Amino acid sequence: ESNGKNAYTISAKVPAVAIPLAEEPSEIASNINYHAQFSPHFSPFKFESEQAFYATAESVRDRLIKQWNETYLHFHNVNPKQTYYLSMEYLQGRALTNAVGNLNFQDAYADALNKLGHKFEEVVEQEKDAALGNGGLGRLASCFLDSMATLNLPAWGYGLRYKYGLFKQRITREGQEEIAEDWLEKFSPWEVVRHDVVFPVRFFGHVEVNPNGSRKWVDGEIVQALAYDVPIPGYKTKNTISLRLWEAKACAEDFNLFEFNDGQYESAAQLHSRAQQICAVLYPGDATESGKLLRLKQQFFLCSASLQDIILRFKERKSEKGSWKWSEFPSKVAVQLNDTHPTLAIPELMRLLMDDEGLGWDEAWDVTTRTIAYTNHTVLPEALEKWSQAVMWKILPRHMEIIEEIDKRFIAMIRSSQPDLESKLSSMQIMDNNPQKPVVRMANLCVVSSHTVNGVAQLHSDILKSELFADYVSIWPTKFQNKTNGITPRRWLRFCNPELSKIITKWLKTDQWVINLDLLVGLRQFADNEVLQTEWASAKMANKRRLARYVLQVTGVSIDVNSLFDIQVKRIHEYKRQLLNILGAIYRYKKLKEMSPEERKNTTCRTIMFGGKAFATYTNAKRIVKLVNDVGAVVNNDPEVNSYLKVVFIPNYNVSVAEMLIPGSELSQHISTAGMEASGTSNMKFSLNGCLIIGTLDGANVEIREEIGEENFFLFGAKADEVPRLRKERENGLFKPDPRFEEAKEYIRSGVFGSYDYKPLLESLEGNSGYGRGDYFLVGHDFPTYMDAQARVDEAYKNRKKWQKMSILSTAGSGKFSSDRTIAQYAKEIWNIGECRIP
Ligand code: B1N
Repeated sequence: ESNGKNAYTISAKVPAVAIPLAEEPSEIASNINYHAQFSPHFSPFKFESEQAFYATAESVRDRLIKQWNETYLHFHNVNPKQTYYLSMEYLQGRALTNAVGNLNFQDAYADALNKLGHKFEEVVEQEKDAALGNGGLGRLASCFLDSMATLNLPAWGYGLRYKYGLFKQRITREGQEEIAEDWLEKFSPWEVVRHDVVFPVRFFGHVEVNPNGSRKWVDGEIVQALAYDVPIPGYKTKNTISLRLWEAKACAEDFNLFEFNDGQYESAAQLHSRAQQICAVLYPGDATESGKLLRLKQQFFLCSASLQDIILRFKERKSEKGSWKWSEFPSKVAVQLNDTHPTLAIPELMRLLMDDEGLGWDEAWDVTTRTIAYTNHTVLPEALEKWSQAVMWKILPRHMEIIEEIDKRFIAMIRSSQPDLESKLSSMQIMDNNPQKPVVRMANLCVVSSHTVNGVAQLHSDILKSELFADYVSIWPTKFQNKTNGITPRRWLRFCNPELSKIITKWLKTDQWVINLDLLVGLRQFADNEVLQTEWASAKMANKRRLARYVLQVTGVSIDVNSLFDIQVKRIHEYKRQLLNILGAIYRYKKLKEMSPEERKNTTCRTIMFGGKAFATYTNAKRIVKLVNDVGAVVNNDPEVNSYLKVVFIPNYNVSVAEMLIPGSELSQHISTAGMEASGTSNMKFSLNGCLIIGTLDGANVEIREEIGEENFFLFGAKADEVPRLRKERENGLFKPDPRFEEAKEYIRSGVFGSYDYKPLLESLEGNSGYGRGDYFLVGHDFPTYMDAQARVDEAYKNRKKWQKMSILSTAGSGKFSSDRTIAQYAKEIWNIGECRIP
């Protein structure tokens, strides 16, 4: 009853209207009120922010449903070639601001909520992030869906409806603690269940050979895949596409009534609980191996359900138009594999075509290879998926027959056409038949079976061609492409940074940059303009204040909004080198301590912020989290220097935290060992929001620096092609560490930051530890140039006019990194699909 805002008091003033037609705030308010009363999820006496969120989201969803159905019907009638994006991860974040913004109803919904006694900004905060992904790979998939919808492309996403998405991170005295997060705890207002879309997915069983020689996979266990659709609205277009998430369900008959009546309750429901397990949790690894049996089942579940759905739709649309042939399938369907996680789509499509549809091998192979394309997202050896052959024979016996046959034919093809590759065959073939541990190499299966393979930034794609997949290039010289990643300018500028967006629109005299990000170059001519610089600085200050309030709220640390906001947020991984950052902070702290009060006055005040989750079993990553927090506890409470330096760990970094943090940052760190970060996408988000980058020549940093100008990028560190030699030198004891590096490590050893056992972490920087080779990530090698680059940052920040100019040029040069550009390239150069806009 607080605020007098209960559903009854509202209904007295505001009528309830079920169909959202007009754009009038009063009619919208009536529609929100309708949802509060007639699709209630709470007792009727409350209408606080939480209830207002659900009712508002449902009102918005109903608007979307109309154009969503129209989009589906339009695609059905036109029957264009359609892309299906298969991904084990989507990192959607919140949907309300995005949906209302795409519909261009921000003001109307804000006014409507005011009429109901609420503030839009407070209501949107009630939404839980949909965190069905770990990091960059999942967020990329979500940005891609946004661009596909906005570009009016006939395209859909397929994924899994995990009950527990990414864990919630809590920071305790021990460091990181993981807590399960049930994003569906109450319910999601955005999903629509399709009770009519159900497919059986088989596991285990065996292969039956028919008298005519054809083969069939039979028996085993059947789990039902039930579709849940999430609407993905495009920006200022009616086109609204689908993200279809599969949920696993057992059949009713699988419940064993006899056992139940006999009192054996658990075994009676065994099949039910086994089915439920499939979509229970997202594997929380990012570029780390998670070779679990259940993960394999999840992967197959996604592939099988999605392909059955795709084939059914193809047949429906085709048979309406008369006779058709399977050879037309690739001119109607493109399937994109988001890394190797959905590789089983390859043998599953072969199986469906041969065993269910009666195609011969050659015909099925032709259809499959013309349909499927594969994106590689990492060259880290531990992230390249390899599945035990024995496990796969057990779960997927028919698929293993097909994979063996693909491998056999590939080998025969090489032997007859490229005998010079004989010595490379054992590493190129799909089956690794090492008797110690026979495995299937999923990346090899993808390369052999896809028509196109792409990397996610130019440097990464070059490395794929020259190293990881080098041997295949001579067989298929045109198979390999680059598609530099991108980010959606809607979520990552227009909606997360309205202050800056307003300024950009004013100076460019158009808001078309939201769908044509290249227009941002128009800001270059004003980079020296003092009026723009002042406006630019004040937008940044407003965002810094908002961020400072948040930091105080979640960490209790109060930070100085006049200090340089220096941020590194991403999954914690040794190759991303948060350790380099914190060692730099430690050195800075030590020097501040040694300075006289007079000297200190000349230093640039900094707030160094970290955020990111560590894979629960990745011990060194967790030690890094602990170290950052320990350093923060000492530095922030040191009255002598804490007005010059603060070190903060922001807990539970996720999409909505990023949306607040990125607009308020001034410097961000993208400092991976060169050659190891395939692309990175947060670097693009920071740059787009006028944040300067300190970074290595790695991933998309290379292209960002090219676009914004090298004078606006704080570069340091070894280059990718020097890394192998430097590692050798390090191994052979030829490395001479910089005294500053030794000093920083010694400071930790001396116990200044507490008594936690940092020895393993420090050892990973020395002798034979970590990956078995000392300082594999070259923290020691890059430390001196890193510190020099940081000194250049300090100097640059003293000249605020110059800093603002660099900031403006960062935004101005970020146009290339729109995911609209990336997706337009995929559409043209890989998928061969075109626009299909609702008239
Ligand atoms: O994919 C992103 C890139 O921007 C990043 O540089 C890259 O690290 C990231 C196994 C991965 N690569 N591989 C993964 C995720 C989950 C998993 O279970 C590997 N993530 C990336 C988008 O291209």
